[in-house]
Amino acid sequence: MKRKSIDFTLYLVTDRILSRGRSTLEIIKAAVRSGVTVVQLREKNASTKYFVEEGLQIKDFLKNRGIPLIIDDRIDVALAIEADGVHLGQDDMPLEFARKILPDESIIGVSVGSAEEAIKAEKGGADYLGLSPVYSTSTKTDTGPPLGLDGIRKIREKVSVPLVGIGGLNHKNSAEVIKAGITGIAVVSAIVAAEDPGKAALSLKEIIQRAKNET
Ligand code: TZP
Ligand code: MG
Repeated sequence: MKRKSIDFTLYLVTDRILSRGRSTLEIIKAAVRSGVTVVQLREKNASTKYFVEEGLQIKDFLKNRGIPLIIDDRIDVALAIEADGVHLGQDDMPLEFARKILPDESIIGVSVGSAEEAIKAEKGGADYLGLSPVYSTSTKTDTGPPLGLDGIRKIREKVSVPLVGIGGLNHKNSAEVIKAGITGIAVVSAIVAAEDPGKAALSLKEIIQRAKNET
């Protein structure tokens, strides 16, 4: 089964705690209307019931807009709401087992922090890799050392799947990360915690597009 190809240009990862009291759906609506191309629903502390109900509402909003909905970690939630895919960390369900459980057309992304992990995930059939973290970030502190631009270049040389960079990315540094060979930019706080998430997404998208055109 051929999986649909995805535009990874600007990948939004949600975070309820950083949303300044705004709902995740509200943030997603503003960000998608301003050019976000992929949404990952990430709920670290919600009940399963909340996760499923919120996921359904988000799926309903995204479904006619051609924006894929990826669920962080929780394969059960992705299956329940028929999301487009899942994103797996190194300590989550191993890729080969996730592939067995999910429908063939599901997109599976894997977080990697080294060239070795990237090669393994590509060989295992990951649809994209999350290079994590590119820079250190207070949003997630249980990470390996930051890859930086050199780390990105090393991984880019070794694999050909799409690469999404995450960790400390924002309006100031996204262009250099794209020029180092990343396919798309994933952000939490640069959009979720912005005073105006729509405006933040719009200007970030312009910066990324410009960098891609110059690459
Ligand atoms: N995975 C690696 S870093 C990170 C995740 C979910 C958080 C990125 O957050 P921010 O605010 O974009 O630095
Ligand atoms: Mg995880």
